[in-house]
Amino acid sequence: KDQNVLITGASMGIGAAIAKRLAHEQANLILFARSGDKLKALSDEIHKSSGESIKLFTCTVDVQSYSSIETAISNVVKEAGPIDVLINNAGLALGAPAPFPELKIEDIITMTSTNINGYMFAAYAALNAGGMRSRARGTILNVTSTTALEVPPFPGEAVYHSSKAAQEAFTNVLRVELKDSNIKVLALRPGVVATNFHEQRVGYDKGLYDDFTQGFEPLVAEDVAEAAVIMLGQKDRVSVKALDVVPTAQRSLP
Ligand code: NJP
Repeated sequence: KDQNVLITGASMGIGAAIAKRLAHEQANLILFARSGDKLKALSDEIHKSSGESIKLFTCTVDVQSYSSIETAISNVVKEAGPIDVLINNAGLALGAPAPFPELKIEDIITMTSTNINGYMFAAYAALNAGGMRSRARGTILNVTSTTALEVPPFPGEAVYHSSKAAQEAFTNVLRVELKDSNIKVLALRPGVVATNFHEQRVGYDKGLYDDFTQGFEPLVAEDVAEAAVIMLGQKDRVSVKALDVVPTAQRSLP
């Protein structure tokens, strides 16, 4: 309640579901994504259901650009005060499962610069311009993936899975670096979730998705939002450091 929560990748899917769920908890929301029109529609929807009681900022930001993240955060902080919670969630996988040498170089760059740089840039800006470091308090919740831990590795996903493993490593190092502050650094790892994530993949192969999800029902974004609320709802002295939220019957998980 009354906390300033910044969510990247909030225009749809898991980020939008977390935004709606946290609005219900009376959090103030700062929503980042590239699609301004989708953010506007979401903010209208949230205002309709939550009234005008919460502060809501929408910022058209591509997380691949550090300067646009920092400018947006600095502007919001002037109006709403420091950032209490950052939810790093903006992410994508491009080029449906394919052998590594067949991926397009521009897709490799977009995936790594969004999933790796984007998480680091937003954390850096939240810690500095967002005021977490000077106040020695706050929470950084990184939406990573069970795929980061997958054993044996899933072929055809070299770049996406590596980017998720990098997010896990970043989470762990940052948590240790910040251990003398009251800043929590957490990892939320979803299994398969039915969102646009799967459809937007270049060369999306529906047959492959159906085969992969055979025998279980994927999560919906609201299931992941519920898990985020559990992680964020703990007392200051309690960190749920990492949480896997997966379809009960999903195969190929560690
Ligand atoms: O995906 P989707 P999810 N700058 O496609 C935004 C992880 N995950 O909700 O910019 C700023 O519905 C994009 O907005 P827009 C996954 O790796 C998922 O499923 O307007 N924003 C949209 O709001 C990711 O980290 C599954 O196009 C950028 C959002 O990101 C997170 O969950 C399984 C951006 C993506 O919404 C959310 O994915 C798993 C940029 N450069 C982990 N690029 C799963 N769905 O099965 C994208 O283990 N966005």
